[in-house]
Amino acid sequence: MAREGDTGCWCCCWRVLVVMLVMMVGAASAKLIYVEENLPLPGEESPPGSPWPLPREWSQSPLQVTLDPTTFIISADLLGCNVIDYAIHRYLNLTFIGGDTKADVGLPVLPFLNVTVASGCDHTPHLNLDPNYESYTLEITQTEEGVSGRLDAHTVWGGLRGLETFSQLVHIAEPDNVYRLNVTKIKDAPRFPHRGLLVDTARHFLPKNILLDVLDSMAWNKLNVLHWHIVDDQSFPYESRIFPNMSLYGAYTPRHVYTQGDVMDIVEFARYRGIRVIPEFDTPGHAQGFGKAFPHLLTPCYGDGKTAGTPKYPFHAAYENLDPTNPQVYDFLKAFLVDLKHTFVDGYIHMGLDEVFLPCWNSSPVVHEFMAKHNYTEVRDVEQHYVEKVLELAELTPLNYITWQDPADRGTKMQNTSVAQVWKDVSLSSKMRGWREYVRDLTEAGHQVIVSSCWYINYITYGQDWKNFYKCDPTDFQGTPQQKALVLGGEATMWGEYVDATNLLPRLWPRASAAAERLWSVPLSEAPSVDIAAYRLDQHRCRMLRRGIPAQPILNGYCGEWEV
Ligand code: CP6
Repeated sequence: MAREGDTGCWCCCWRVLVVMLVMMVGAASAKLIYVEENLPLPGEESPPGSPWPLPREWSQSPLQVTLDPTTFIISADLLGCNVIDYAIHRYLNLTFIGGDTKADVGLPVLPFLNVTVASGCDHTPHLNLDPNYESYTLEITQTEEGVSGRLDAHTVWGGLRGLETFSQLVHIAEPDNVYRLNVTKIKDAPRFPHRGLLVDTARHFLPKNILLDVLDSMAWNKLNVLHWHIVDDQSFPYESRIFPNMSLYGAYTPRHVYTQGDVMDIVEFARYRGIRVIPEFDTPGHAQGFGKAFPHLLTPCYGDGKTAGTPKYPFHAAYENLDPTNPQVYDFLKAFLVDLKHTFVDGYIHMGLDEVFLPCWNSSPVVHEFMAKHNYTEVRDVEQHYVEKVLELAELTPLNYITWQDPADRGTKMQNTSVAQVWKDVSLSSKMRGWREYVRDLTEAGHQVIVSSCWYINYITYGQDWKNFYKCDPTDFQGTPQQKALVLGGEATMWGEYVDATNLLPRLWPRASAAAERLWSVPLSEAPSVDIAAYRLDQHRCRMLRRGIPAQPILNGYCGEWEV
């Protein structure tokens, strides 16, 4: 395991430099270095086999048992339940990732883990506010009769979360390199039902295999929603069954397309990991991609975008808004949404509705004509008109919907199953307020919310920026307990302007793990200090590396003999 202060040659050079620096600039810098070195050593605070995210309640005894990878069994009381059968197969491989080692070192041997699922098999995960939906208990006990392991869950999804924890507890320890596990008792359940990650496949196409890697590693972090920002202005890589021209004209190239088969594979792969896939088709803004095949669905923008005038192409991102005055837009969207239900099995869809570039509509004589006809005095009213019409379409489809916060901020009425996603924060723009104020106001108006303002994983800075992600808590706002209960969770967002297959995974992990622990485990006020969590996160990063995901380092040192 990596250890702060492990010295290699580079580190020595670095130390010499630091000493020189200290001598040059004096006591202030020296103090900073001592603080670093006073931190507890890894191993003291975070023994091998520590889980991430932290379970709600856990106790471990110093008693250890060993496992023999050649004979160890995970059994389940469910007959023919693919979700559990495949999970057992996956987790046997992940548990014994170091290969076969001998077990007989004189310690008691754990022969099996027995899994029970109270509610029987289940096919597809969905939003469920019952905390038992993904809860489990995991007990490794040693009695006179012998050593035994049991994992009890209410649903298969809880079973998957427990298997993940089990695989994390097992570790190979020096000096005999045998798989070990402490006698352990865990009672665990998620804090929030919606623990998501947004990936953006429109700014850069992400090959299917990378998305499968993302899903695998999400499960290792107990994240359960992939928010797939699949199309945007830049490209339309989604192959629609009924409008194939959308991707034919809208994708970067025919190579940069998710076929129906690809999407179904991704949704299926996610389902086996207890992950919901929620696609976002962002309209009426960010919709240039829709217009590559169907230009008549977009509003032409005029002049400088502020005043009606001569068509002048392009200004800003011209032709980026769907045309709210065109009835064909609503007919098209209705057919498109109905068809999505065949491919994306989740009960929710993300409707976007953020950042509509109103100067474009305001520049259009057609939109002004439309305003006069409806007695609208502002372009905002036109946006409102559009929002109300498409949300009705989603309801007809029928699909529950998530939207970005923008329409809810303005008081748009929404279904009580709907969810507003908070993305704004004063740190993005001085025209915005702090995220806590948005969450306060939206929950006060009765909206369910998910928070993503604190977790822009696509933004990077030098150093341990994951600590800021770790220190954000979505219920840390002024509000009543009823308001806090409306927070369904959060999403880390990986916007794709500067991210493609070359840098997605290292940028994602372990930085998004910080958000994952906040969303699964106890609130920040009860959480371990971020400096202590660092050692456990560093081990989790090494675990992801062992499992084949190029997660980037957060501390100095190295992972293991056969790793980097
Ligand atoms: N694309 C779309 C984006 C963003 C949004 N919608 C975005 C805005 C600001 C930041 C990050 C992302 N790139 N379609 C807003 C939700 Cl900081």
